[in-house]
Amino acid sequence: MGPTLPIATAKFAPLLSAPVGPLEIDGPAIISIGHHRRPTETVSLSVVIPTYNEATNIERLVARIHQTLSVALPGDHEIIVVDDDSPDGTWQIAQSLTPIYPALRVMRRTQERGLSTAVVRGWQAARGTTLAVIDGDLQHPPEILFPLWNKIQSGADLAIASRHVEGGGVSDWSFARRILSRGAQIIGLMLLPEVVGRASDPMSGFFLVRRRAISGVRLNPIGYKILIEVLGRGNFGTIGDVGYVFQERESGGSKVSGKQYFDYLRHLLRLRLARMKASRLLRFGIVGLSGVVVDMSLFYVLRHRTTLPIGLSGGLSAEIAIFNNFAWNELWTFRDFSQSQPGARRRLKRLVKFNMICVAGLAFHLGLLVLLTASGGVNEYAAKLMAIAAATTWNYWINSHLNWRVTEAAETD
Ligand SMILES: Nc1nc2c(ncn2[C@@H]2O[C@H](COP(=O)(O)OP(=O)(O)OP(=O)(O)O)[C@@H](O)[C@H]2O)c(=O)[nH]1
Ligand SMILES: [Mg+2]
Repeated sequence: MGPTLPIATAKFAPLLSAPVGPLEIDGPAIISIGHHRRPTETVSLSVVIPTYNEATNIERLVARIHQTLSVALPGDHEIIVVDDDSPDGTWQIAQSLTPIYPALRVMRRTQERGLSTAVVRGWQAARGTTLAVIDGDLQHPPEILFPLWNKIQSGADLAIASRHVEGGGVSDWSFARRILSRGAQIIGLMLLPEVVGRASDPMSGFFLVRRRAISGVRLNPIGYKILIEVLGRGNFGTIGDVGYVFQERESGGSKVSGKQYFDYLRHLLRLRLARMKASRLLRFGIVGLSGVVVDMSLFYVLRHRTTLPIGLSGGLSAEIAIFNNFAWNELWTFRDFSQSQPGARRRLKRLVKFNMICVAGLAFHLGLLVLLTASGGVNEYAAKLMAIAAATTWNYWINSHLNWRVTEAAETD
C-alpha cells in the first residue's frame, strides 16, 4: 500500500513519535510539570490499543470505545493506537479516523516490535492518570471499559477484565485451548504465587491501572503477558475485576504461536529472579543453601573415598564451600555493593576477609562437629548439618557488618 497523499493527510492528527529509552512510566507530577504540560492537559483515562494487522477491525473498535467513553468520560479520555508498522496499513486507517475522533492518537513504531513493549510505549506517550490496554481485534468488548472505570473510581488501583469471575467466560474455545490457558495459569501460580495469585485472570490483556501504581518502576516484559509484569512490579492496594466473555476473532489473523508459551515461561522466571532481589537476606540464605550442598557432597565423597580423618574431611569440604559462597554473594547477594566497589584488588581483599571471617567460623564449626560426634551419640551427618547452621548464622552476621558493610539505607533496595 502506497503512502497517502500529503493533501489528504494534512487534516489528520500528526503521528505520535515512539518513545525510546527505558520502559518506565513517568509519575503524575512529571506528566504535568516535567513535560511543561499544564495539569488541565492531562486526562483521566488513556486507552492503548496495540495493533498488528488489524486493518479490518480498528475502525469498529475505535467507534465502540468512543461510544462508551463519550458517556463515561466525555472530553476526559484519549485513545492511543500503537501499531508496529503493519503491512496492512492499520496505522494509516487509524490516522484517517482522527478527524472524526479527536481523542484518538496514533503511534507508528518502526524501531521496536512486540505486544508488551507496544503497550508500554503507548502508556509512555499517554497523558492519563489511569492507563488502560485493550486488544485491537474486538475480542475484548469495549463496553466493559465502563464498569472497569467504575472500579477505579471506587478506589481500585488495578481493574481487570476477567474471564474467570461471574459474568466472565470464553465463547467458543476448544478443550485443548482451555487446558493450555489454565495450565499456563497454574504454572504461573507455582512460580509466582504472590503475583499470579492476586488476580482471578492474571493472563488478561484487558485492564486499567492507575499511573501512580506503576510509575517510576522499570518494566521489562517479554512476550504477551503485560499484566503479569504490571502485577509483578507495580504497587497495588485494591485490585478489582469485572467479568467479560472473550469473543472469537471475527477477522484478521492471530499472532499467537508456540513461541509465546516459551516467552511466557522466560517472563515468569525473570520476574521470579527480580523479586528475589528484593530481599538480601533471602539471597544470602539461598547462597548458604548452595554452600550446604557443596559442603555435604564433598564431605560424603571424602568420607567414602579417602581415609582422611573426620576433622580434615569436614574442614576441606567447608573451605571449598566458602569459595562457592563468596562467588555467589559477590555476584548476586551483594551485587550492588560489589559493583560500587569494583576492581580485582578490592574483590581479592573481600575474598581474603570473607575467608578469614569464615575460617574463624570454621574453627567454631569444627569444634562443634568434633564435640557432637565425640560421644558417639550423634550421627555424623546430623552433626555436620548442625555445625553448618551455626557457622552460617555467624558468617551472615559478621560479613554483613564487616565485609560488604550493608547499611540500613542500602537494605531497603
Ligand atoms: N503493536 C503490536 N501489537 C501486537 C503485536 N502482536 C499482537 N499485537 C496485537 O495485540 C492484540 C492481541 O494479539 P492477538 O494475536 O489477538 O492475541 P490473542 O488475542 O491472545 O489471540 P487470538 O485469540 O488468536 O486473537 C491484538 O490487537 C494484536 O493486533 C505486536 O507485535 N505489536
Ligand atoms: Mg486476539
